[in-house]
Amino acid sequence: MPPPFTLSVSPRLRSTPFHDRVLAAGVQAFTVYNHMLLPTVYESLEADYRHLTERVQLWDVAGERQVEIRGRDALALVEWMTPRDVGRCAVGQCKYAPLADENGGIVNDPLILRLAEDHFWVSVADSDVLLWAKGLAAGRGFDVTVSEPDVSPLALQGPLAGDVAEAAFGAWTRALRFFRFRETEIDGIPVVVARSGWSKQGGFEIYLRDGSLGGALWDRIRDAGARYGIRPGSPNLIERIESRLISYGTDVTLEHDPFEAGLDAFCDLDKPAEYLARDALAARRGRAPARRLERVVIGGERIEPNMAFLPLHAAGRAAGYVTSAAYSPRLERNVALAMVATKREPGALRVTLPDGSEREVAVADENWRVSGGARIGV
Ligand code: THG
Repeated sequence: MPPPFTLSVSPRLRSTPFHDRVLAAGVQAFTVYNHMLLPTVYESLEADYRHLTERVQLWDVAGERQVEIRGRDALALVEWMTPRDVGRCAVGQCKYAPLADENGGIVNDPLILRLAEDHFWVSVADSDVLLWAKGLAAGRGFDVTVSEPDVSPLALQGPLAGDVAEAAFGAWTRALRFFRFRETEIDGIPVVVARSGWSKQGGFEIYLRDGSLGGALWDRIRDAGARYGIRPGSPNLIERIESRLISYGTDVTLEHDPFEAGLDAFCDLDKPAEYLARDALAARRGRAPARRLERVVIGGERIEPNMAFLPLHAAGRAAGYVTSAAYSPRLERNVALAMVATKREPGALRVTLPDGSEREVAVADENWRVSGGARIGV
């Protein structure tokens, strides 16, 4: 069910360099991301999912804004913001890196791109990292400039993305490794081409460096992709739940630390550089967190994507909440991410749906298999 209202748009809600093309392509829904319109649906969530997993799509993800950090202390500031070892990020490489505050709370979960020794783009999810970075820089007296440059990413995602990238940008894109990028020009349009993207279908991200050329870049990639069946698309709720890609603000917030988010693999807690969250994270290290973001399967008939958290309980006691849920046509069951209490009452987990009804819930493994939950999802 769509919400019973529309969104009022004003200049405060920023459009993107690709906005005209997105409208012409028949976008049906947007969300708001970094104060910017981000498409979420074209044909339908399921039709978009099928096409993304079988063909190739072009996404306007300009809402993934860049926080640019340059100057003598650029590396020191980026290191200060994250428990990830950014010193080991080569020029031309990206790293997925949770940002964490003095309590170990997650501020954002960006990709960090190193454009030069002393030049970074922090490609942020939906929270105001620009202001936080400026505050940290001023407070610690770092010699840096922190700004939001005129940079807007497009994503090219899907199993045929390699064919389209080759047609649009050249054969060199085939040799580009995962999480590496190259600065280039296409028809005079300055871009950064990276092998990355917010799906597990494979693909590229193309960071446009001149917002006045958005239409031209879109058309160029769309035309190169025509014979591969390219369509406009967007980050897809079903695919990203299946792939356990975290949506900051929904699945994880400032209230959660990297252990609860399951982002320990992207932390180098003993890295040589100083970082703000070091003491807070050291204190919690090695202890089981009180709650953890899990894949869960919700039993019964297909459910609609949730507009609010759905409470979980075990033996009548609160046991966490579902953050993101959708019906997976591939797995033929309701898949979800949930912040689940680790020390909950024994016995079945249940969720309360918006209509007040209850369903059984089972924690799933990385392949969405549930143990002892034969009735779940059937
Ligand atoms: N691309 C760019 N900027 C972004 C996103 C993106 N900013 C917002 C948001 N997405 C940031 N969050 C993520 C989350 C996961 C990944 C990328 C960005 C991701 N994760 C892979 C995984 O979890 O398997 C790979 C991580 C790795 O191996 O290092 O790709 O998508 N520009």
